[in-house]
Amino acid sequence: MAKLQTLGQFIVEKQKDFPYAKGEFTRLISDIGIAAKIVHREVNKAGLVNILGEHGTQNTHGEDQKKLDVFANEQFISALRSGGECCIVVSEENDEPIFIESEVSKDAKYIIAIDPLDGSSNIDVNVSVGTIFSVYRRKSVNGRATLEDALQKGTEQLAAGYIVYGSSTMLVYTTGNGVNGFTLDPSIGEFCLSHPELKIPSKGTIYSINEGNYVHFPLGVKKYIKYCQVEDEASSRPYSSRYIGSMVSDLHRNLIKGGIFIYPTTSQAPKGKLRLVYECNPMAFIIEQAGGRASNGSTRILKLDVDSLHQRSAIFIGSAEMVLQAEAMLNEFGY
Ligand code: AHM
Ligand code: MG
Repeated sequence: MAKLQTLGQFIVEKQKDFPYAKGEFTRLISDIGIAAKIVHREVNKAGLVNILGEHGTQNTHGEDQKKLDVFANEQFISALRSGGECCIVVSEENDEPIFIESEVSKDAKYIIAIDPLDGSSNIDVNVSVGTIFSVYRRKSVNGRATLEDALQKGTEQLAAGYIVYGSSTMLVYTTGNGVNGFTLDPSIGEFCLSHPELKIPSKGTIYSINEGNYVHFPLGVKKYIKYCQVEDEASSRPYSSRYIGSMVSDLHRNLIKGGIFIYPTTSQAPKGKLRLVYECNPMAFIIEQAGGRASNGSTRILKLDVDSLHQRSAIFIGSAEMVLQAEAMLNEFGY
């Protein structure tokens, strides 16, 4: 029987590859793993306890917050606060960055951007949701960390990952040396290495987009959707349409099976819907590390300037050849 490797063992093992690492980064990832287990526990019993439904407040984008969004946000912030490695947390659920200033975190050098519970409209109906996170190193040297520390380009990410709370719970992350996936074994309460060195197929047969918005899409996107639907034996078209409405789950499936995920600009949302800092950038880093591609239609997601914490971006992400094909059509027909 193959030897079981837990997330904790794996990151300690990897730390040996970075002789200058002092262990803070290892602790940071393990803090995230602990908060993920607590959120997993709550997500799994969501139907049983009175934790479903609206929390009665709205987040920064005017969307109703669900109770579990609030719970997940609190869990991750509290784990990062008490860990002492993190000086700023940027969360989808908080308008302003959270500056962590305490005795334990006075030398903290990491910034975490997080979407604590992505796809939360799916909670009430028992469909997979996820957490997305991204790790940066602070640039400022002295004193309190600054807003600029939190506005770094995606290329500056040290690590990124997601947790998918699905039929099983998985944590997938990269530190820029490939992508590894861990499945939570609830019987021992540990994430165990289950998907080492994940690679996304260079092409696939799945396209994921909310086609209900078709009428609002730019011409290039409409043309690409029609391209996916045309019969062509050589390229295995028509492709299958698969859209869960939970980016983490949709992308996790496409990472394993091959496919493209698209959230374009629309006439209703001219900048797109998804957020660059804690949704697009971390997913782009992971997918690129797995051999895929991610752009806003023309520019690599990771190269986009970050002007504000909650800015939005269009995204075309997944199997490299499929994203290239979409970009070619956007270029030809406009987007
Ligand atoms: P959320 O962070 O408020 O949950 O929104 C992000 C989610 C993504 O997971 C998903 O891809 C998208 O919103 C679905 O949006 P739509 O319902 O417009 O298709
Ligand atoms: Mg989200």
